Amino acid sequence: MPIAEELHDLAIEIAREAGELARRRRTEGVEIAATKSAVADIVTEADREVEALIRSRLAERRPGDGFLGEESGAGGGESDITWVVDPIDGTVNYAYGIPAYAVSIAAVAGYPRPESWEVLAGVVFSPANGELFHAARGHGAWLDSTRLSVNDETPAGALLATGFGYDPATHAGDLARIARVMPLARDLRRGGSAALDLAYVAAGRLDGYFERGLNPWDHAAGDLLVTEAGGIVGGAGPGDTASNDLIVACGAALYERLLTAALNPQV
Ligand code: LIP
Repeated sequence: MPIAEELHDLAIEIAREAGELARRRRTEGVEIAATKSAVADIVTEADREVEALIRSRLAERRPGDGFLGEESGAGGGESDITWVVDPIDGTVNYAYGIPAYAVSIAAVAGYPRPESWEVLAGVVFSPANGELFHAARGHGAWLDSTRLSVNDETPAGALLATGFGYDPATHAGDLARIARVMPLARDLRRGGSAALDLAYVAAGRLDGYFERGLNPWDHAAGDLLVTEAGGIVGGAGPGDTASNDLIVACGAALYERLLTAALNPQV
């Protein structure tokens, strides 16, 4: 079996188990374990427990691979593969009981940074509604067994999603970016999970997504979903790659206009 398909199948198996643990812990009640970059940047006990489960399963099944997780950081491996994991993306939604959170698991080849990695497999699992978005490089993007394709026609304007950083000091810049992008939009959505926003772009539920301040684990799996669904992912990184400064994801017809508006502070 080709490596991308092998990694894809393993990611699905582990995402389902991890997602069920997250869903069960949510029903039992969620405890905030700590705050990180800002008071609003919380981590729950479930985030830590779910990531530990994912890391343990991967170590059992692929002991030579590297790991980069939101909660437990990086661990090197001998292979060229690194697993880039957000155990519960949409943590604030999860803590508030809003059923819009996802387990995001990606397997990448090369150095695990968006400007240098090649995402081979990606899974975004939404435990609250049981939807599993998945892709193996070169084999399309799927929602369960339905093939996905991005929207490329936006005659009434684009339905766009975005997000805000945890640090209130970044909100003025985020709002200014939205003001620059709005002429392209029919409306805006703020779902609270980058992984689900990217999965929805791949599924045609959104026409595009842009955000500043994401970490690699927020978007690694979603990036592959969008590109395997025929879309483009880029941003403010080297060679217009996605970065912490900006990610943009949409169909080809919208991409240059959305990137320019989202990126250019002068517009
Ligand atoms: C979240 C992203 C969301 C963003 C939040 C946060 P987390 O990730 O999914 O799009 O707006 O600021 O980064 O913290 O829930 O893993």
